[in-house]
Amino acid sequence: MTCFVPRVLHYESLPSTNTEAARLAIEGADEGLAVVADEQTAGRGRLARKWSSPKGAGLYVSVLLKPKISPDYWPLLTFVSALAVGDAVREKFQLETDIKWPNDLLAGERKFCGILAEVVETGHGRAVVLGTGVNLTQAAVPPDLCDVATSISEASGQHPDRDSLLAAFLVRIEYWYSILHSEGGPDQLLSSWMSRSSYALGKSVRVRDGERTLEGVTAGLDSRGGLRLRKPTGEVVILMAGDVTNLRAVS
Ligand code: BT5
Repeated sequence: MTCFVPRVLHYESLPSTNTEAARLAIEGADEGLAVVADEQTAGRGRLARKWSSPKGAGLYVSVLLKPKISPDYWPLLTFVSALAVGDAVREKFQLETDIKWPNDLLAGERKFCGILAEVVETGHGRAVVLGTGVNLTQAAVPPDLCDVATSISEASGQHPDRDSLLAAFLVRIEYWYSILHSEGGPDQLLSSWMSRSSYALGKSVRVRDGERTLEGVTAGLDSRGGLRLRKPTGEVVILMAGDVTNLRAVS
């Protein structure tokens, strides 16, 4: 089943591709619109954090989606992008990557991609803008984050071409989005995600979620994509948001 045909709108510079895609959604744009910019002057992550987006150094793209699945499963849209980036990077650069819950892709333990899914009220129903930032070259990596962030060029030793990565990414977004809408799709998506994430099971982590900080061992995902964390007491809590640190890497 094909859910949508991607249509790319390209800009030289935008404050944020997510903001532009949301604006176009409110104007009535169709599902599958992909807003791409050569640079973002106000690229953002979760909780209004900054996403470094210098000109020509990264892929900055936002895809407009109008999911027909229960909103319970909308958190899985972030996983749709994570799987699509992983596929595209493997296909184009033979690079194996890891996924860190909920929204990071890593190469050699360092982040090269972040995903930001935002819900938009459009006047003709709710839509989701699925924003993805991929560091192509080291110029995208903020100097103070060199130890924790990387780029495709550094991780693969290749010179990535943005538009061929974008084309591969959009094919895979459509694929995983179709899976999500198929019978048993959410479970299939979750198990694919789990098989590609070293963080899914048995990882000692610290999770910061607002005011609270928890430590424990990961114990898989729940049906809505929440992280199951087994605390030292044995109690399992389910987290729907947070920042995860690998405790083995810091100690
Ligand atoms: C994210 O947030 O990782 C989501 C990033 C989404 C960016 C895309 S680009 C296209 C679309 N348009 C937008 O405006 N946004 C989306 P979060 O997990 O909150 O991580 C943000 C943190 O990552 C920052 O606070 C920095 O520590 C770090 N960071 C910033 N820029 C980075 C970069 N280029 N590479 C790696 N880490 C970065």
